[in-house]
Amino acid sequence: MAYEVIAPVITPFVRGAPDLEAMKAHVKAILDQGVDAVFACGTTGLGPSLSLQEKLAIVRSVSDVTNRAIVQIGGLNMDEVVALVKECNDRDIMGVASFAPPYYQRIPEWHLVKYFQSIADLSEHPVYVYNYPAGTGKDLDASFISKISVTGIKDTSENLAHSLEYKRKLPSLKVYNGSDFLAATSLLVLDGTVASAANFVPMLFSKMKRDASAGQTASLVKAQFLIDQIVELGRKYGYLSAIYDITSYLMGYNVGGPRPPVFPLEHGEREQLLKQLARLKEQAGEMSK
Ligand code: FW2
Repeated sequence: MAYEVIAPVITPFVRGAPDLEAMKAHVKAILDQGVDAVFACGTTGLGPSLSLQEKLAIVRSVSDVTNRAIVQIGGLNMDEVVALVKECNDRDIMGVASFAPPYYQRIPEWHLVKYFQSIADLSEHPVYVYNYPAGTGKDLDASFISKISVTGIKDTSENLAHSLEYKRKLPSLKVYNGSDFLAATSLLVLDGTVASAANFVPMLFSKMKRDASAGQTASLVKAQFLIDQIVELGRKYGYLSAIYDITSYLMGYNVGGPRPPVFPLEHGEREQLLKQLARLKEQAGEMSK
């Protein structure tokens, strides 16, 4: 099976704690609706604000419902990173991934090489690098990746040429782009997309995969533009917060809220957002057929 559409799955919080039952139900629902795999504890999953115990519990819960999961295990504390890799080794999952730590202090490049290589040496699963320069301040480009032994990269960049460079220079590397705005293009020219919108329009992604393999580019672009509108709408309210309301509304079940300092939307903001979303929901339903 080709894993083309990967959802960086949200972590539902209720009264300040991850709601593991809600998370399991959400993971199951999006996989049932055509998403190929989930990426847990990433940016959208608010991974950096989870404790080690919470991340371990998420690894266990998600792997209880699917083996189609990549877990983001990166962090600023190497003991915790090692504990997570070991937990993942005991679970049936697709792989582990890490962004470039530390995203606060500065370290020389060879320490980062050592960091990723220690994960690769310890992990019994394929290892993916999560490149997110806008978040971490470091760009792990093709020349960096050539120094470590990993299976793939999730490149969160709105510059497609940057993602393509990995493919050109390292042809056996699995390359995913992590920008929602490049989801359709990634299905056509890369190994796939890691798109947060797969949390709330999984059926549309399923249709996009069919369109990509049938060469139906006009319909693919139409779907992409709809996703763009929803993401742009969410960004007005703070996307990491708004995605909870967008997902609850479009999926028809409650996925809780974020964890401060990613604050939930205020009542009035939510009302405004949902009003504007109603029209887009109809279009998404039509286009997913
Ligand atoms: C994640 C993703 C998607 C992000 C992107 C950041 O882990 O949430 O990289 O939505 O704006 O892969």
